[in-house]
Amino acid sequence: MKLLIAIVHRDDADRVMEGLMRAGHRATRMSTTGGFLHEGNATIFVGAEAEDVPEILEVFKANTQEHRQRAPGVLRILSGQPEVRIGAATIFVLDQHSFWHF
Ligand code: 2BA
Repeated sequence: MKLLIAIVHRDDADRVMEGLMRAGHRATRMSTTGGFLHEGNATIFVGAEAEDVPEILEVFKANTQEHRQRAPGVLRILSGQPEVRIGAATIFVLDQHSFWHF
């Protein structure tokens, strides 16, 4: 059993959830906040069998995209970079030692 913890842009989260549901996977979405931009993003938890992980990753790839956002004031001044690139998805895949579902 694996647990995927995926952080995606909030604008992509609905599409990812729909894609996961359509493909028959169970998932939970939480509203979260990035430490750097302090902007709302979404964290999606998916519990799945190991053999389903590649298909789940494909659902994320198909339904997310890179975003660009105006850099926060101080950073814009210090780095001279007007924009921050936000990756399409940041995904951790963890081994689950036990799983209970009542
Ligand atoms: P944030 O922390 O708000 O970061 C948003 C974007 O800002 C990042 O996109 C990255 O391009 C940039 N950034 C972050 N920290 C930076 C720094 N110290 N200096 C310069 N630029 C920086 P992503 O890397 O694609 O991350 C998107 C979101 O995914 C993050 O939002 C955070 O919520 C989460 N995340 C990314 N890596 C993570 C990790 N190793 N652990 C936990 N959460 C992570």
